[in-house]
Amino acid sequence: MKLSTILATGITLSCLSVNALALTIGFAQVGSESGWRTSFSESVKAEAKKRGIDLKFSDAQQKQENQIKAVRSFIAQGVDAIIIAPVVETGWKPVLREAKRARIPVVIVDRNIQVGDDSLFVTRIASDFSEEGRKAAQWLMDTTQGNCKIVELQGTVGATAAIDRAQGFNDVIGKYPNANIVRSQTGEFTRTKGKEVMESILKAENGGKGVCALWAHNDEMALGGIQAIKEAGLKPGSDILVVSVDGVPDYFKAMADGDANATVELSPHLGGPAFDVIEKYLGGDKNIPKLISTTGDLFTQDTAAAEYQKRRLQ
Ligand code: GYE
Repeated sequence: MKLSTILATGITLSCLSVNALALTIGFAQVGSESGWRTSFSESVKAEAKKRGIDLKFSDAQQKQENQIKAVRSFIAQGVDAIIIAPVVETGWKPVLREAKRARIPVVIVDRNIQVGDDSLFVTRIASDFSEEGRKAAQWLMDTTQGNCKIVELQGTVGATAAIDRAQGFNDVIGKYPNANIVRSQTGEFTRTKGKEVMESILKAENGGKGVCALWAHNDEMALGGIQAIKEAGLKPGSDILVVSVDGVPDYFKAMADGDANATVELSPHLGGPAFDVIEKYLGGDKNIPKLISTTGDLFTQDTAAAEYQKRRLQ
């Protein structure tokens, strides 16, 4: 018998007994636009399998309308809980109200939502994206003595990770009069678009001469940018410094090869904390903070080879 049916009878369960019951959970994932996203999805699926959770997984291919359709399908199936990794912050209120009416708890992971009513979700589990931007910027200012002409590859327009990483980065460089961003454009968090946009930025910036650094909101776009810098006849990692966020294996390889300089690691392991919250909530414990946040360390070339060896086999 599905847990939601049992709960509807008014029987209360201890947290332990919820663990023991086979939960059915819907997970509306953004897509598979980056290595980090793929690791995140694989980690959630593995964790669900380990816990005996029946996971209904949906890949929205970076389209919010697909995510909303998936959430409506989870509601129609009567799942015990729903996890959403929202592609953008706005447009979620109607479907979250439908989940609330169906008495299905929703947990937000990764990016944020703007709904003005925090009764529509149990909690958000995410990294502090602003802190990631601050760490990346501080490394660049320390490395260049605050004297740097920067080009920026932004993430998906309207996505919390893009908004907050930009804000954190700008807060730091704003303290350095000789550091500024001269070009900024979205590369949509993908390697292909990152390369394409960086090619156009380099053309607009005298072939990249005088550009001190590339700041990318994720490693995938940075790796595309690195390719564009090479094809423009410049050396990424030295002619143009490269700093990013995520900490995917390919980027550690690029740092070990001298083509990139620094990244702030973003853990892809959000499934465990999300399932813990759901089991706690369904077990009757409603004392859950509205934000459970983490942040990662900054990694540079000096440890990249060893870190790559550790990550490439995972
Ligand atoms: O940095 C990027 C993915 O939302 C924090 O989305 C996440 C970002 C991550 O496309 O690789």
